Amino acid sequence: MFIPFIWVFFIYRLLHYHVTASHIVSFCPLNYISYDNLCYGPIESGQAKFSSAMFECYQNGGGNLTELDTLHKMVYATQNLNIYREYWIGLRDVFNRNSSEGFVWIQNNRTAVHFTNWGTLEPSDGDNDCVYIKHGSASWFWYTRQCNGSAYAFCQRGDEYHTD
Ligand SMILES: [Ca+2]
Repeated sequence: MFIPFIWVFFIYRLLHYHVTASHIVSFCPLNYISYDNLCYGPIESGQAKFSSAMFECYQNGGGNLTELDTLHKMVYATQNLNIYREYWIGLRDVFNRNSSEGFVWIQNNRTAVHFTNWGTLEPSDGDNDCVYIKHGSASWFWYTRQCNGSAYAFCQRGDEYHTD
């Protein structure tokens, strides 16, 4: 029986698509916001110091603390946060330059900060090396405190999960 090549190819594509679609799905966990192929959401079960919050994100789907590197991402990804709480984000004065230039996105190759939304008198110098966000005046402003202080974790994680 002769089967034209085009039909072989077509059937192959159908099967390939079916296999691919059944193994990987794209979604975010409950209460997480989907944005630009990542999922954004808080861990509301308790406050922790910065390093522990990082680990909580890692335990929760292999994520890390959120990088709010654009205004649109900050506005969109924070929709489900509790406006009465404070959340660590993935920004830290890694190089301890005691100026705004020392703060970098720690998980993204320690890239420099371009978009910022610092609160009044921030970033402060000295030992306040870790950044949390706090809601006020219809926006989430950035503040610093010592890394062993407490806040909730605001995490980002991938949106692809294997179903089998
Ligand atoms: Ca510092």
